[in-house]
Amino acid sequence: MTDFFHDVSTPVAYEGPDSDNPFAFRWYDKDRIVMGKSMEEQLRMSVCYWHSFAWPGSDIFGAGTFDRPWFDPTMDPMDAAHLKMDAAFEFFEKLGTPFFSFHDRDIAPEGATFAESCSNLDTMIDYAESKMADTGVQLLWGTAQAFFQPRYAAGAATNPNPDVFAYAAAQVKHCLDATKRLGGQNYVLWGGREGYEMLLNTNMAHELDQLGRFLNLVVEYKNEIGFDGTILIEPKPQEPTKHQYDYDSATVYGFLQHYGLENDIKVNIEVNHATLAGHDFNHEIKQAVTNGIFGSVDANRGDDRLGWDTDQFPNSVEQMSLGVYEILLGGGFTTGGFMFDTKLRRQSLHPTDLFHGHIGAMDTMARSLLVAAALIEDGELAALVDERYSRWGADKGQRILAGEVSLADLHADVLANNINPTPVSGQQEMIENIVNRTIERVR
Ligand code: XUL
Ligand code: CO
Repeated sequence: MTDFFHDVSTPVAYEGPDSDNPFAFRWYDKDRIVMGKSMEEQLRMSVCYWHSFAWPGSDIFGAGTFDRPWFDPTMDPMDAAHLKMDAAFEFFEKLGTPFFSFHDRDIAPEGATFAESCSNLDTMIDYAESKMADTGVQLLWGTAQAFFQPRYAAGAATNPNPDVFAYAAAQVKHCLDATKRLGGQNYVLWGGREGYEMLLNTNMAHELDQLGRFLNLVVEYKNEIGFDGTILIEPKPQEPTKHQYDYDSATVYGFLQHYGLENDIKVNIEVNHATLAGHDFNHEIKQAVTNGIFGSVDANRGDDRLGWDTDQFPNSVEQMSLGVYEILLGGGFTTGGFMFDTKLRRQSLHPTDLFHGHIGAMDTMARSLLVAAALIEDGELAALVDERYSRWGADKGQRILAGEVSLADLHADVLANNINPTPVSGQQEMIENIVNRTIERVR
C-alpha cells in the first residue's frame, strides 16, 4: 500500500452519532442490519475514479488546483497511471467502500493509436485485478469515456460520421470486456454528447436510430460474451449538449421500448441530473421503478445557484431519505448501488478533503437508509396511500380498469345516479410532518 493519504493511518471506523471525530463514521455502521441486510449490502457504495483521482480541480473558468503527483506532466503516462491506481486503492481501502467505478480513460491513458489505447487499458486492468485481489474492493461498474476526445465533439453513437460510431463501438467493446474481466456488476453508458447543439444541422430521426442500433449492439455483445452484469443508461437532460436524447427516466423508457430494449437495459439515475431535468430525485426513482428499469444511482447533489452539474457530495438527509424510500419500496438494489459521482470543490485541495467528502456522503446515505426503513416499517405512509385509492377496489373501479365500461356507460351512470363527488384532503402537510418526525427519531 502507498501512503499518499498518510494523514489517515487507520481505516475509517464507526463511532456513532455522538462522535465528533472528523475521520469517523457517525451513521455508517456497515454490519448493522436494516430491513434484513447489512448497511453495506443495502447501500452498496462506490467511489468514482474520475472526479476523485483523474480530475485536477479545474472548472470552466479556471485551471486545476489539486497537487497530486500523478498529474506531473513530465511523468511517463503509464507510470502516472500506476501511481494513481496505488493511491486510489489506498483510499478505497482506508475509506471502506466495497466498490469503485471507472471510465477506461480514467485508469489508462489514451495512446497514439487505438491499439495502443487498448494495450494501455489491458495493462492497467491487470494491475487493477491484482489490487482488487489484495484489498477485496470490487467493481460496481465500468464505462467508456466517449465524450472527452475531439473526435466525439459531434457525438459518439449519434455522430454524423459512421467511423466515429465504429470507433465508439470498438471502445465500448474493449471496455465491456475489461469490466467483465474484473467482475463488474454493471456496465454504464452515459451519452454525454448523444444529443444536439443545433437542430438546424441535425437529422434527429437518423441519430435516434443510430443510438438504438448502438445499444442493440451492446446488448448483443453482452449476451455473446456472457456478461451477467446489468447494462445501464444514465439519463441527463443536457450539458454538455443543448439537449441529450436520454433526457430523464421516462424518456429513456420510451426510447428503450421503441428500440425493443426495455427488458435488457435499465437506468443509472444521478441525483443532480434529475434536478437539471426539473425533477426531484425521488421522482426519477419512482418513474424507473414503475417501469421496471431501475438499476443504480449516482449519488450527488447540485448547487442551488449554479446552473451546471457541480457534482457535490450528497448532504441532505431529507432528499436522500425520500429517494432511498422509493428504492426500498421497489425491492432495493440488485446489481446497482450508490456510486459517488462527486467531486470536491476546487478549494478543497488537500487529499484528506476526499475523506471528508466521502465520510459525510456515506453518513448521509446511512442515515437516509435508517429513515427510509423506519418509514416503511411504520407503514403509516403506505396505509395512507392504500386508503386514498381504496375505492378503486370496489366493483365500479374494477370494472373501469378491466375495460368493461364505455365512456357512454359512465355518462349514463353519472346522470342516472346524480353522482357529485366531494374532494377529500390529500394531507400533504401531515405527511411532511411524518417524514420530519422520522428524521428526528431514528438512531
Ligand atoms: C456526467 C456523469 C458521468 C457519468 C459517467 O454528468 O454523470 O460522470 O456518470 O460517464
Ligand atoms: Co454520473
